[in-house]
Amino acid sequence: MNERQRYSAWSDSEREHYRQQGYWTDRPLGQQLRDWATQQPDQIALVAGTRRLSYAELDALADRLAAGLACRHIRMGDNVLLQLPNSIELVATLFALFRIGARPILAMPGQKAADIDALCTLAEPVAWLYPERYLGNDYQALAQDISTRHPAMQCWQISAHENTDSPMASFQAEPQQFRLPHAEDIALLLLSGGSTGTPKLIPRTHADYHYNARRMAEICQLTPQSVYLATLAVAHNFTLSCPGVLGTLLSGGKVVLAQTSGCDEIFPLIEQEKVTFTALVPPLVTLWLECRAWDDSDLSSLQLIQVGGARLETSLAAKVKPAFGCQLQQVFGMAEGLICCTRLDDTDDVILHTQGSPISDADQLQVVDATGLPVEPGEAGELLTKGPYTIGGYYRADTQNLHAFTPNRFYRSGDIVQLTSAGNIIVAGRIKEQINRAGEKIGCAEIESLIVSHPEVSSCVVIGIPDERLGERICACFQGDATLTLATLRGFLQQSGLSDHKLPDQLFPVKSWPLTAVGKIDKRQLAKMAQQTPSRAEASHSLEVQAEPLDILYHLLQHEMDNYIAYERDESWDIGIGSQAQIVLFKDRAELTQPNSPMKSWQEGSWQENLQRALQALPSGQWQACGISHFELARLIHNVALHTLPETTALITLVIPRVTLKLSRGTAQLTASNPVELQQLLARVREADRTAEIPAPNADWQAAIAHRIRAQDAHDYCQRVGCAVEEIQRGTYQKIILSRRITLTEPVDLLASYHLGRRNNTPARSFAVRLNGERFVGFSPETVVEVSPTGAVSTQPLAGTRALTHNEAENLRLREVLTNDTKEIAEHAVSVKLAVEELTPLCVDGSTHVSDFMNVSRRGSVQHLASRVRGQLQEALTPWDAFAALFPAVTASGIPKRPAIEAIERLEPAARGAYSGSVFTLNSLGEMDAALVLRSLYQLEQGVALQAGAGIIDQSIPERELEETIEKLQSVSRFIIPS
Ligand code: OOB
Repeated sequence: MNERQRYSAWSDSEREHYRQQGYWTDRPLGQQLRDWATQQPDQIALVAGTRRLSYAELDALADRLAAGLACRHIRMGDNVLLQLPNSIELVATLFALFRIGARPILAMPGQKAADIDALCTLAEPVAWLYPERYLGNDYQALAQDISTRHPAMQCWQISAHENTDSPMASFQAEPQQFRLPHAEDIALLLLSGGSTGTPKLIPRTHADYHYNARRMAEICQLTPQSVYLATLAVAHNFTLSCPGVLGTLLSGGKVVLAQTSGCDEIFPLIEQEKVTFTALVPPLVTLWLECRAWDDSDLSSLQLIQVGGARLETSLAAKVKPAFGCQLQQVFGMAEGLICCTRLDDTDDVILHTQGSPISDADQLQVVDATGLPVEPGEAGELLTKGPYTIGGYYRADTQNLHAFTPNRFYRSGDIVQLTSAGNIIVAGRIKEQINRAGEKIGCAEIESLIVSHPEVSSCVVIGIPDERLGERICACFQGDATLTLATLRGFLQQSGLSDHKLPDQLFPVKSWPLTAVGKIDKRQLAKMAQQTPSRAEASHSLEVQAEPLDILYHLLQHEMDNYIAYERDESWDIGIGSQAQIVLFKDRAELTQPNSPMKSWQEGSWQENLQRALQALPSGQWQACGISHFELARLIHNVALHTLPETTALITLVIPRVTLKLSRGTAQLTASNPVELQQLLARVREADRTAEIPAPNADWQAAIAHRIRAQDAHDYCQRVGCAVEEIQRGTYQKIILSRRITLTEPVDLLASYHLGRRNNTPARSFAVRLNGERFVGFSPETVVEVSPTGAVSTQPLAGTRALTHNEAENLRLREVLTNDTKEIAEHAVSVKLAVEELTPLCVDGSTHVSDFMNVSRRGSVQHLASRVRGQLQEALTPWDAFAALFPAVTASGIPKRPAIEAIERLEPAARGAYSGSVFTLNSLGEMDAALVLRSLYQLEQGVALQAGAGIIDQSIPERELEETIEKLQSVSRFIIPS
């Protein structure tokens, strides 16, 4: 049997029919490009970054590359493995190979050693073209591995330098004539998602593939004015020919190649190139909709968004048209051939609820039951199909073909569908053992066989679990050592060369397998069990950055509408964006909320216990959280007028972010809950790394603000200080920190002010917070508490303050005054003593001690006396116990704390909220770092507020305390930037 008969579904008479009907033409794909280039030589065919290629240029490049590849011994009928990202190099090489009659195998850029090795073994390509770099993949290691295993294959690294005029120059040669391949010969080999352990290749012919692209171009009504944006990988059938790149080129349109599918790259590209249509998988629709909330690019050129590859929920489908102002097309397709889609003029009902109808009159569809017999009309069954562009066999897979195709060469899709009376398909499920993760098809068998080779695993079943973002996530259920962690297993699988998109998202240990009546493993039951203990996927990436961390932070968060907390410690910023889960502590309960789960609440125990239980209820045992506590938490801890504290006041808000970023000079480490979000974050960080401008301060403003921080509330403040001094003299308490709030009604750019302020300040910690409608930024002079994973706990009392000026001699003089002033020293010593008393009961006997006694810390416009108190937390206690003992910081409340908190409640005109509360980070290892919130700028509904206090004792003079608040306010006010 020759190749043509071996893989095609068609009898001689069917071929004849397809030719006669004009479905198939006799022009191979390489020649098609020549025809298009003759018709519109000067029209732009391809855009990639700053490079643009006309049809004539693309045609000429394909000719030169064909000649060059022939010089490198590529011949008709050879297989060539192409693993290139979206680029001019990829498209031009494709056409070059078509011209030679060699057959590109289209691998995805992210595929790793196990996939590439298997493809090489199966198809014996003569050459492999792989990129120099793409999204942090290590191709050097891959190439070394692959070239050792397949020494006969040529390995060619392709670099895509934007600034060279001549792509792949070393591969080009003087054009030559080639013998034309037959249009019914294999043109290319597409990858099948596969359900078996071995990869499968889909041989598509020139004639059938051209027909596929042409029919889709007709249905999508493409014209020379059409502009297609290749958002997904060009190596995917959807992007390449449905109508995608080929369909657009044969219509004389323009193809724009995107590097990533993140909105930061895509939306500006749509605006700039006036993109008219693109193709997406459902998880991208969700991301794009989210981005649309803050992005204001002009997307009005968009006429059509195609969505396919995986099930699109009706509720999501319904959002496309209103958000993007263009038509939606659902596409149900497969690389094996058959494409169904909704038509541009279909009713909304059809477009939202079905996956449309076959694109060719000659497509044959059968819906059959388990015995292979047709189901009643409208009922669900497996879809079998045959037609002018659907294969009749996988490449070199005779045994598998016996199962994958019926004896009369219908392809068994493995999809469960219903056919409506109007002939539209509704995909209802599938029977193939495959997971559809964000549109990528993953066979379970391959992953299972690798997992059982792990020494801690005795047996394993891999299943897909419905997932809000991914459609389905990969869950590895196993018997073996139940302490095996997901991270360990993923590391092991990566070592084994498994491609990233196939790594399990969840691990589910089982003691014994649930069985069906006939004794098989009950996968449905297993999926139900695993779903009840969900854990999220984690994807991470680290990249080099050029710009200062503060600049990147500014550009990254400037337009962020979701929650975020950026927390700086030692010039390294931990930034969490969005929330997978939130825990909020109220005076009587802790509540856990997660998207799509009922809210859970704990109120039996102490507040620390309730909080700890909520944390233990998080779906993943390993987490990284950030959060804030308001000053009013002090009232709960010290039982101050609790009955007047509203039940709805959030005292602590703790967030498990959706994506995190660790930014330090030169590097950014990104973590996301799945690769799609990771890509998006990556694109945003890259963009932020390139963007330069930061708004500058305004001198007129500065003068006005300087005046206000002297004058506003000054008189009342002095009166309050007078009251406090009287209370102290009466013995109500020893010391109190009373504060003033200054409000500015002008609109302020909070992040720009943070940026400038941080540049000119030397805080112990700094932060920028946007959380559930609350926003503030600031420079913390001290930490409330620091707990290490081993339980080492410390706090840093500050008390005693003098100004810090631009004059060093003056600063030294003030420092002298500070360290010799008995009032300041006494004040400081009392704070240190209190911290020791607070920590001692929680710490292992004898471990509490003072270190760094009475150092002078410089913090922006002031200098303080600072000491550190340390201890070893008792085994049974959590960081919350330490937090409860030390909060609120004595620096911001008073001594003794309870009457001081009562007096603050009484004497200050408004609740403090974030001021003198804390911003913190916390993780599942028990690590906590909580910064005291002072020296901050708080967003109000209109304008902003500043707040600062001074420590009042019996000898306090109101005017001097007012002066101290002014000195502290200046450490922030000097850097305020208008918006
Ligand atoms: C496309 O092609 P493949 O080969 O990656 O995957 C084919 C399989 C189908 O058998 C079906 O299980 C699933 O992907 N699928 C869908 C779907 N489109 C594909 N399931 C539900 N709803 C849909 N709309 O994925 C592909 C090829 C060409 C165009 C579009 C998609």
